[in-house]
Amino acid sequence: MPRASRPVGGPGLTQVRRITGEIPGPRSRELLARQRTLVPAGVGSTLPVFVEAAGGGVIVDADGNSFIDFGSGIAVTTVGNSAPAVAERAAAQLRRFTHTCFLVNPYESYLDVCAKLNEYAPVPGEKRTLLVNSGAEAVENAVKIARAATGRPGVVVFDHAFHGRTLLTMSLTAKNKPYKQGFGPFAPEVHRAPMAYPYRWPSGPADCAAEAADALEDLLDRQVGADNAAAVLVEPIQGEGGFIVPAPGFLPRVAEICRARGILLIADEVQSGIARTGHMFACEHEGVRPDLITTAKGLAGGLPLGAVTGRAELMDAVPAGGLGGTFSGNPVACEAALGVFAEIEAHDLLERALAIGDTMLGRLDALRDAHPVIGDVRGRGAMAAIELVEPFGERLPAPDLAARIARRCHAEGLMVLTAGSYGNVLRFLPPLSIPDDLLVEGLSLLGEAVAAEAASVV
Ligand code: PLZ
Repeated sequence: MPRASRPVGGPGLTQVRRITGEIPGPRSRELLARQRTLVPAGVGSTLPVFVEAAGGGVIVDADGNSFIDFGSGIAVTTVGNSAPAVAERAAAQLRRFTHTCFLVNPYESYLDVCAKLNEYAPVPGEKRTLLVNSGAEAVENAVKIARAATGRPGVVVFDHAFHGRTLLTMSLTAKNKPYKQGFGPFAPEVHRAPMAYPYRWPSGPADCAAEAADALEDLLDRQVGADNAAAVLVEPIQGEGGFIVPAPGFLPRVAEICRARGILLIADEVQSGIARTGHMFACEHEGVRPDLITTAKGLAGGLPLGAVTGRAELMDAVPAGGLGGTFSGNPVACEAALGVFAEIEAHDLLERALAIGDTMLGRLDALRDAHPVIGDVRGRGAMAAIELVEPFGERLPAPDLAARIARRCHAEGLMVLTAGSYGNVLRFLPPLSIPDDLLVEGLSLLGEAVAAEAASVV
């Protein structure tokens, strides 16, 4: 039974951390038992506390616990949960009409979202935007468009990449367990190049960008054949793979390599895009101008919406009827997206993301200096991470330690997420609406959790 009165979310929610007992609490444990009888085992939860309200910088659960939110539902509620402009616009749209199918009868809000993305996307020249329902669908469509526009089949992706869970996007994703195991055969014409991962590059970080770019060139010219490759698809900051910021200079080199061969560059900004890193798009940090950009997560504040934004002549290469979907560009999600852009513009959230990044990276650097189990600190803006390793030398990944630190944070009321090909990364994605005192409190809790768990390793 739901509780009689439920808290209202959004920024009005009391901004405190509060833990009432064991986590998950009794009501969440009851609901989890119910989940196990209703939902397949393949659907897991990082922290199975059942949510009643969220907003500002907190998530409140069914037992009255209030967690500091360092996850934003995986980089989705960037402007804050139930942010006023998002909630109001979506609610008003719900009362006007919920659906017509844009392929049947169009509506103007779809165009307004496309206009915003075309305005902000660092894609050169005239632009077009296609709306879809999810990140995976955005990536699938970007590949379809790239193939149609070039007449070539091949797609090059990178080590540590995550692009989705559908057949094509799972094939584009690097990590086997849990994403691919048992789900083959996979889609063909997918080729994988090494990522310029400075912390783990064999010869060290100094030559990482140049050597990784050489490896991409070699893969294209010697194995794939450049004129068989439609696109190189890259996350400007790798998300699920561990918040890997490519070595400086790598992304511009990738863009050059593509341009010289008539291969399209697709930036998958599903996790890094929409103000998360202090720019609207993470590729702007290095002045990279992709041919196509995919977005989703932060785009509509939690309502399902994804997009492909690209050069007009590529986007228009697919004839009418070749792109679409029943729910794609749903009008409620479009209004929510317009609310997201309104929040970003009204509250200067790009600056806010940079300020949050300064606070986080400053604190995390200090933590690394104190604790040799933190091998690397990285990120941009409000997208930061630490990579946990065995102490003393070899940079061996420490996934159990990462999991223990995450559990300790959860028990103390700090929502953090893990990531990484080796499962040894803790990532921090606070909503940009988080108050400063909660941000600092969360970082202090993290520091205490690292200290407590590191003490049990050394
Ligand atoms: N591209 C870069 O990060 C989704 C996945 C959560 P969807 N990342 C979170 C999980 O375990 O399924 C993601 C991404 C990048 C594509 C996607 C896929 O986006 O909206 O989940 O389909």
